[in-house]
Amino acid sequence: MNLNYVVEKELSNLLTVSIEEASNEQIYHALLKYVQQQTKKCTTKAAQKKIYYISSEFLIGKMLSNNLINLGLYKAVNNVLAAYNRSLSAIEEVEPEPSLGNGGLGRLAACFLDSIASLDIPGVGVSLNYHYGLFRQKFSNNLQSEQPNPWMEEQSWLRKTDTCYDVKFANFTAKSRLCEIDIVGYDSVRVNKLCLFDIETVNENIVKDGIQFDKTDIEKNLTLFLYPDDSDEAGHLLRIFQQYFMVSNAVSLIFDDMKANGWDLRDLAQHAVVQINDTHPTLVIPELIRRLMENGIKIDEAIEIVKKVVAYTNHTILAEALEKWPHRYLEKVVPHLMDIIDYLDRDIKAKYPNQGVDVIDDSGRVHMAHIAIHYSFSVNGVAALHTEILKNSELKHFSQIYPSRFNNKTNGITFRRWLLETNPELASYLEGLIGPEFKRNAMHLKQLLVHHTDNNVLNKLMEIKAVKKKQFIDFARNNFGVELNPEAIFDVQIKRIHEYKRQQMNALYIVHKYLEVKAGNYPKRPLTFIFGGKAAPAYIIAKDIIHMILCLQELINNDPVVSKHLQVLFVENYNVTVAEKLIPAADVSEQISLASKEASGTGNMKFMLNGAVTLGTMDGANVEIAGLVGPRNIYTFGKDSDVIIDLYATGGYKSSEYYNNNEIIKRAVDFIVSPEMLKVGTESKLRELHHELISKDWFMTLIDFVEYVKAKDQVFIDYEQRERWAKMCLVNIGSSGFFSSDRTIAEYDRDIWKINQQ
Ligand code: 26Q
Repeated sequence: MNLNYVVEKELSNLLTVSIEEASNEQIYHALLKYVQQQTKKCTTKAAQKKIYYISSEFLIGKMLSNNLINLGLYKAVNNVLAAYNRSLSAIEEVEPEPSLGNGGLGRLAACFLDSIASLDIPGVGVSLNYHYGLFRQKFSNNLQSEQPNPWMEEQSWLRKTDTCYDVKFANFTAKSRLCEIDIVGYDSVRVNKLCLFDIETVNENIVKDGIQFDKTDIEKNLTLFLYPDDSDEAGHLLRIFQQYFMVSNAVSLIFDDMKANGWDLRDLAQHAVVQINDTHPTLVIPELIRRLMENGIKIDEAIEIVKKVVAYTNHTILAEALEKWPHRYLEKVVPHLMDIIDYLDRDIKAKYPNQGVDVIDDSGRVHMAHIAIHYSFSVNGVAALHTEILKNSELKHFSQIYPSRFNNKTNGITFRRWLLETNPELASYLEGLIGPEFKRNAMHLKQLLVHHTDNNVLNKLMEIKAVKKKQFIDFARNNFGVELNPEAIFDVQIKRIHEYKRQQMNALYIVHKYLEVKAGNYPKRPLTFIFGGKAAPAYIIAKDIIHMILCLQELINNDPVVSKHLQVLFVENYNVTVAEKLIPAADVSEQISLASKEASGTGNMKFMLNGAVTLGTMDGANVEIAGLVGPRNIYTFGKDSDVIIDLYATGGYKSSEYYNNNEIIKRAVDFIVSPEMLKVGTESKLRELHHELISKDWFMTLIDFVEYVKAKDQVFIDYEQRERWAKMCLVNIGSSGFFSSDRTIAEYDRDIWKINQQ
């Protein structure tokens, strides 16, 4: 039977009114039910061995389209809706976005779930059911404020189960409840689960005044928020409560699986791999040891078992992001783990005299990364350069002790979401041109490269880009009330706001351009600078950077002359949904982190796949992008990571020297506190940022500024050679297959998990 016909019939059955008359809400809920029914029909083979991917974040984004694609229903649903003059994108607006992550690490976990299921690997994701995801960002007076961001609804992808566990804390025992979200693999090959644990006693009513709540009332707040502010002790303790709650439930889940299959816990490593996404789930190590001991296994044997089960992924070399919990904090939350942690500490001190690898340091802080490295069988970085830096500098002592434990797994993204869903126009054009195989095997995108001199193909790619820009322009008009220029070059930087990512350097370029325009030097073509990203609520400098950009936006967009040449848009509340609309519309992908600091980046891959050209430093996965596309198809600039690492080691960077010795730098930096800016901004904040840049500038904004200006000017000049530019886009798309998370997951399985490869 024709699929369109089936879908139409099923949808009509699920609706109480006709498709024409139904509201978007009604259609959304009917589709939700339909997908759930279809998912139930998928059969999934029983597993001998499973991957338990534990992560404090799963930034899954909206699920409807992704599920329709993976079930093979996307086109049919689109067709049926179109026949009634309805659009899937309008219906999707109804779906709330679960923002259960901060950024890269959480989105990576979500892409991995898709690929694990799509490669038919038995696996579950384990995390917490945060009632409020990452805060909703609001702008007023050119400042960020934070609002709660609810996402749970009566009818949704989330299903409460009857599975409950006890979780032991110092002064009470929490009752957890398992909630599940189905993860359908592409072509319905298998359905895995995302397991989100909640606490029965959680109470949303304790939230008041933005995102404030009583941090000490654990029974009510444990699963309320993703990463509550941890600027004080109560915040730190709550985070430890969350982490232990997550991993204790994970162990219960694993042990339940073992029991249900009648397997002996001594054989755990034959049936389970626990991949921990950064150090946040590290307490799973002492918890597993404790629970094995409860089951009659002696501590040394338990340790040996755990070492064969746990694998650790590192996502950062930033010292401030490496978790070190004071021993006394852990004592307050999980006293029953302390004997084990102390035992591990003695074990390591006896084996290795080097203090740099201690579990507990001189100041009584427990180093979570050190536990994760000593007591796992695999430690991986997330891009080639990052892994080399871990091995050769950051974790050098460890890689000397355990050379074979270290390995690289370059990150990836799921092409189902980031191509098929976000850019159906490009996907279907590619399908017509090179056949459908790339949808299964992304390396087939390479076949696009043979068309690099075909003007029809190049023109078509540019046409699709123009369509996606137009769609974004409509979105921006409806949501932010701005009218973007379709003729302009869209230069986009979207990611968390952090000094090392250097949004401030981009902002200084805009200042530079503004001053040029004021002096009568106009760019060949209008330039639109688009930003998106949230600053952690307690991260003052990041908030100051947002403030600076919002001030520039007000100043530039309201200037009748300058706004003809330059536009600035900082999209409010950047999230996965916004990314999906913005990435396909971008011409230039800004990946300008200070070399060595961005472990990988994954946005860079999404832009490349959608035919944007990278302007970036040789950092993270940019290095691999450059290798794949070749120097003619990427713009790189700035100091290399070894130079930067050296400068940190010697304290050799002085921002004031750059400021005082270069007129262009001085002029741009000083503009932050110019009368024009002070008129639209808050003086204290602008002065704070100005002072920070010239007196400290820990992430070396000024070191690369001059080269950045040069490279970026060149990008805009080259954009005018339309054929050459189109060819760059083509090469980027055609070379992006390597960054499919299917490849990444296949490598995890081949080298670490050994589940389908046994
Ligand atoms: C640390 C200590 C205490 C509390 C919180 C944290 C914390 C929270 C979130 C530390 C790190 C994160 C998130 C990190 C993250 O998103 N890292 C990004 O991971 C991506 C996937 O590997 C990489 O592509 C990015 O380069 C990396 O920045």
